[in-house]
Amino acid sequence: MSNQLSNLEAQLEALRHEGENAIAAADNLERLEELRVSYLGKKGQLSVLLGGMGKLPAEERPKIGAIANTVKEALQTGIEKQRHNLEAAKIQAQLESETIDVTMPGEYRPQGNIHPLNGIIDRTLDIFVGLGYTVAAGPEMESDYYNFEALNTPPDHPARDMQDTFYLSDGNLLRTHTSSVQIRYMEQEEPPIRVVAPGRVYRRDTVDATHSAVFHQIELLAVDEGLTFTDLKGTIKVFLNEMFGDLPIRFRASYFPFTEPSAEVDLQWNGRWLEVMGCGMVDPNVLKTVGYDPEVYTGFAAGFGVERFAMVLHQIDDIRRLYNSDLRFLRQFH
Ligand code: 2U9
Repeated sequence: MSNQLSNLEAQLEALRHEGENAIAAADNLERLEELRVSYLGKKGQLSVLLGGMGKLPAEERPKIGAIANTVKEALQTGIEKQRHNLEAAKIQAQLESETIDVTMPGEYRPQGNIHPLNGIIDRTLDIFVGLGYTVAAGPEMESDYYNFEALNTPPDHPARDMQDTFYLSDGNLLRTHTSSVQIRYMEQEEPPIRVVAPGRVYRRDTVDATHSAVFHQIELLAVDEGLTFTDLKGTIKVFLNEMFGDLPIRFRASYFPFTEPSAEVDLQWNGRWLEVMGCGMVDPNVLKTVGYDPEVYTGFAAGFGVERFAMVLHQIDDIRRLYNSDLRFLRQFH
């Protein structure tokens, strides 16, 4: 064996040894690729060494060729093995960094709920929309005409008293009921009409457990040919049944300037009769005022105070609890 051969063999062995160590120590795929190019690339260390093969006698070349092949295969195998390890480690690290701990406690998000007054309004509108009614709204600052005159409320009626109504310095007033909305609606529309008007109203009352200067009303109005008191009773019965369940109700004769005849509706609950709404057949004068012929059309109307409804439904003892935003109170209404 020539000196050249043993020298080359030793160099190949050294290259293999050094390469295997470097490959095993590569800690990322980029470094591994650098090593591949450095050892096995076209101009890499193995090629450079084999360039020296030309100086060997021809009979020794196959031997060195065979050794070079085992070195090349050993390095290739080492690189593949390390690439596999590094890729597995990379995936493992990614999985660990993206892991969601489903046992971690969630972020606390306070959950609001519907205010009891809005709850009553929403449910009422749902019921009447289901019966074919249209929801209407109007201004809270009104003229004397829409709030009183068009509603057959004579100038000497107590409701017009300075003691009962908030008058504004410009001669307007804060509406005392939502009936003004229906007058405006009738001015715009021809019968048949079915309209429900929810909204804030104002009364110059002494504020106590059952009275507030601002409260909410819902009024309904239907005008058509041939409507009777029976239609009114049926409508109210359906509504109260939906709202409170199947409790006994009764109609008691009453008086409102804008309806004739008029009645108050009581609901029996726990053996007691509770007044829950007012109603009546629309006074012919009201129909005449908006240009409807009372010889052709009749109408029925009803109204109730939303706060009073809420107090009956939820057994609330003081109307002021509905306004002072006490969460301990409000959280009870889910
Ligand atoms: C038009 C004609 C008639 C609406 C009506 C009542 C009876 C009634 C009160 C209940 C308690 C108001 O909130 S409360 O103080 N309302 O009793 N409301 S009939 O009648 C109308 C409405 C519009 C054009």
